[in-house]
Amino acid sequence: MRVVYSPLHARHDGGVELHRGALLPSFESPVRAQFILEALQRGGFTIVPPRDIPETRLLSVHDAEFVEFLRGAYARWTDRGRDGSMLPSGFPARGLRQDHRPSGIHGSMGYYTFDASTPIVAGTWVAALAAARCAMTAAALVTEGDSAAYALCRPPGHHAGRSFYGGYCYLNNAALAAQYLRDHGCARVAVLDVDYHHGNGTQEIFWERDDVLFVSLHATPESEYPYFLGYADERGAGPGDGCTLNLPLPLGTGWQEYRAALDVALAAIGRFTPDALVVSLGVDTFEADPISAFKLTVPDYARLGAGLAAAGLPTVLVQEGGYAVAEIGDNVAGVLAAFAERQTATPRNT
Ligand code: OKP
Ligand code: ZN
Repeated sequence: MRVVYSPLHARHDGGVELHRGALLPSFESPVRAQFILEALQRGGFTIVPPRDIPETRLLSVHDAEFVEFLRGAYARWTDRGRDGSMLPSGFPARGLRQDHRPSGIHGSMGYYTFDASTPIVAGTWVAALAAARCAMTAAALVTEGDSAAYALCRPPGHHAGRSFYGGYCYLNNAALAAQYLRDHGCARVAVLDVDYHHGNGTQEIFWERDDVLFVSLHATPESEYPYFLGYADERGAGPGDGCTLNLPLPLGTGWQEYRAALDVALAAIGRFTPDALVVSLGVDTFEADPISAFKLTVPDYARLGAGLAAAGLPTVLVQEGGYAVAEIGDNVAGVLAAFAERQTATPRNT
């Protein structure tokens, strides 16, 4: 399994976030990708750079004015004499207008994001674009015959929707990979999100689609981020009715309960009969994660990798969360090594 990686991720650095009432350096930091890369190099994986995929591909899942906002946001901030990290100051809650995008930078930020955890800094756009290209390059490798590929994306993507950012995410890397597969020979694609947090952005993007199944295992949004989506009664709408499956789990979930939910997810994916699988691979389900409350252990990540391989599908794995940086490399490498060892899918085009 090849690994797609760009050093441009490191340009997204120096942001702060509002965490439980305190302004802290972002948990989502460059050392995460550095430690993953080092573990994969030790594990003997081949590392390749992303292709120079045209920015217009972003419009396959994102709104053009939203992409324009992300591209130009920091310049608008510095034009006003500011530096450092951009965070919003207000949001359009119930009773406020959602049909009007304010022209000013503060109102625009509140319009396009849904939290105060997702700073925009000078290098955010360059890094987010590189991550999106990593995900689409991994998808390209799979459409060209690799049985699996892994995109070492940073910043992550699964909280970003068609026209909103949040949850450390700006562009939805997994959705871009899934759409790339759809546009290059895969009639049906399943997305399985195993990050600790619900992939609300991916769900929103494919909500009314019957060609992309979205299945997510995550901590209950009753107490966990993103709070306002990810409940079991969300099933999709219109043609997509029944093509969203949420499996929220209680705090304290360990491997036994996780495995049972994973089996439910894999059975649903099997019934959908997809041509390919995209995995939103967060390892913030780890017992020592500083912002999460599941209890998976280092050896459980090999079990997860074997379980994902058992789907028997050409697979694009896309990095999402994981904030216990000391173990993040071992946990990701554990998934990928077990996956590569067990995968029995016939490569496409062979
Ligand atoms: C991104 B991904 C900490 C509270 C939660 C946002 C969490 C985003 C997780 N400030 N803040 O799904 O790992
Ligand atoms: Zn997460």
